[in-house]
Amino acid sequence: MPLSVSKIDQAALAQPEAPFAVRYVDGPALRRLALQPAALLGVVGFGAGRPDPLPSSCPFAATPLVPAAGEAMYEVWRAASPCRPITVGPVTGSVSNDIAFGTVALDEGRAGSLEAAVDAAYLGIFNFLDTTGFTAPIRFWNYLTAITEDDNGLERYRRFNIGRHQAFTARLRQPLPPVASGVGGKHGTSAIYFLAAHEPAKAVENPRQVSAYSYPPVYGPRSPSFSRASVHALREAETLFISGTASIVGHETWHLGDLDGQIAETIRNLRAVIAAAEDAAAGPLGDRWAFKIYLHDRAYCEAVDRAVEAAFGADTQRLYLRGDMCRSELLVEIEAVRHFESEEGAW
Ligand code: 3EB
Repeated sequence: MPLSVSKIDQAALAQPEAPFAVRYVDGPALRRLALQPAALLGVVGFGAGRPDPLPSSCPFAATPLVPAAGEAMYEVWRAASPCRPITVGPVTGSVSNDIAFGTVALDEGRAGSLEAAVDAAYLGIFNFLDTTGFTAPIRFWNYLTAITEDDNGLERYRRFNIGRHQAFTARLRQPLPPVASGVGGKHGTSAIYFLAAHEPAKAVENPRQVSAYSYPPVYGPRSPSFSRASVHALREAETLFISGTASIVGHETWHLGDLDGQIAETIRNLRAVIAAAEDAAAGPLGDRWAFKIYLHDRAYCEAVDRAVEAAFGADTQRLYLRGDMCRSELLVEIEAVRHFESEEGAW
């Protein structure tokens, strides 16, 4: 009989060393993590500016989003090898052996328009990638103020897509765009942050959805440049990144004004893209899930959490943020990271 090891058996046998990991933490937990600054790749703040205990060497991204409930929260990216800070033009970042983190604030006043500011920010990011040698962007977060507001006859999210498309056309050196989120907030200024690696991730699409980069022009003059998901392999550890996922089937929003319908459809979309990613992966994917969940109204928190926990288990990280989706009729949007985490105690 030929020896065959199923993906599940492999997962049970091998716990690859995780090259990086993410945690969503509150202020006191961040204070503890700040005691090990060499492991900190980058920190993102929701409802808070740069926290005092964070060493100045650690990049910090201030965002216009706030937690759906409670005090400030932080998204902490940690690396298994020592991190060192590096600033390239407008981009503040850090690099470990395997992964880079960076952030840039949008300067709309200086650029003259949102699309010019987005183009400039992404050109700065590509310069950072070239300088550091981390030439493959693998994950972008785009947090914009007033995302659905009209700006001289064109919605700001559509202007954002024009600027991103322009920069990607000029500088992105891979056939498919990375995984991304594009969400609005009301506090402070717009910002982009990202992860990059030495090798690109394998892009994965959702068979239930039209690829965002192929959306018809009804959603704006330039389509959104992002892949639905990707699998990023680093030695034997494969990480799954899932873009902001919502109640969109084909390219249309389903379940208008129906929260329960949108939650169920979003989870169907997550399951479909996860299945596609599992097919695309070379081996087992990590078993640690981190979900970041954007809510149009903080009152949705309980219903969404019940559904996410029922679908993906209680042993998952879930960070709830108040966010404006780029289609105002979307009530909820969920992104995810699924990775290995071998050194639980280190947190
Ligand atoms: C969608 O599927 C929902 O513009 O980078 C999700 C994830 C969405 C990323 C982006 C937009 C973006 O079209 C919106």
